[in-house]
Amino acid sequence: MEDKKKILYSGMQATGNLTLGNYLGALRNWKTLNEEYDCFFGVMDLHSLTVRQNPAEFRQRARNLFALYVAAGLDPEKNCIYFQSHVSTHAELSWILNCYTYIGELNRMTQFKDKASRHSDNINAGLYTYPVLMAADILLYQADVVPVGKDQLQHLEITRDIAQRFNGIYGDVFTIPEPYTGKIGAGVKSLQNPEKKMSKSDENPNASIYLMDDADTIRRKFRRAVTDSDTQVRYDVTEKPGISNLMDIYSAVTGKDMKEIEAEFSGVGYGDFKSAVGEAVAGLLSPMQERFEEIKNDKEYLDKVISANDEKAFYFSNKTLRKVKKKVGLTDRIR
Ligand code: ATP
Ligand code: LTN
Repeated sequence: MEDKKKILYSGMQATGNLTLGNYLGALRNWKTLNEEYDCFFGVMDLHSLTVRQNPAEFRQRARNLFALYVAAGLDPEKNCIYFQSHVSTHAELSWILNCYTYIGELNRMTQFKDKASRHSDNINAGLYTYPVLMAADILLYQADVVPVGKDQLQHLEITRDIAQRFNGIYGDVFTIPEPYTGKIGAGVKSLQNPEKKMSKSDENPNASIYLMDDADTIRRKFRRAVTDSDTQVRYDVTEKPGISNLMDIYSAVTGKDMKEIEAEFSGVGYGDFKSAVGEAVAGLLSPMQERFEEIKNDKEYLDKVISANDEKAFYFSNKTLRKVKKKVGLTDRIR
């Protein structure tokens, strides 16, 4: 990475099945920004441990997530795609940054409050310090930009605060990252309750389009999407949140704006509109699904790129970690 491109960093947890929300809110933006930046994408498996996992399933899911990044069009020979747990610098910097993060700041995190209430039997310290590990991920690579959905903006804010605090004490060690949310970063909503975001941990499978759903399932879920009792396809988030969510999705997939969509479906009713959204989304996902099927079983190829990228991620991140250790006054190892 000799040229002077800026650095992009992002990642997803290897929990649950990815949804259309993850794709339109994050993964697709990664692909769009891919050429412009030097990119690092993590499979955030250490973060996934904050919620109890079945070890065998978890291992497979993490590998599948890696393959899905590749299937989504991120070339692992041009982008550094790697497993967070393979690169020891993350856990190390995370510990150091814990000592520069205030409990008061962590107490304000809405994702912690939300997850603690949903997993009240397992409110572990990892769930609490989750944002510090995320700050370490980002700051280790001196990232300029971090594309995420809107629900992650608070974590980006705390990352910036920690970095600024550290730089204030020790000089310019970390680049201060900017968030990037893209057009639909505001959020794809649940198909069953358009007041809620579409989420991979929703218990109702009809609420989410999973990236691996087949075309028939996708069509059916859109046909059953909750809308209002009116018949007019019109964009109005307050009065017509269900239809507006479908319009957001249709617009994100086809590139048409709301006026064009209203004109296209004027006088035809919701049934035809829902079918068109289903068709568009099925068409969007099918090439990625095919590629995923090919890649996920190519063990030799995956092992090769995983190992090369782990090395690369360690090399880059360790430069920052070494600097941090020096700045805070930790002694050097004697070799
Ligand atoms: P969980 O339900 O387990 O909290 P999630 O579906 O919210 O998971 P994450 O792993 O937290 O998914 O998110 C991965 C990325 O996808 C993040 O950048 C997040 O902001 C984005 N994202 C998730 N859901 C949506 C959504 N409905 N709309 C837009 N972006 C989303
Ligand atoms: N918390 C993020 C996943 C994540 C991440 C990151 C995203 C962990 N570390 C660093 C961007 C940059 C989420 O999407 N739930």
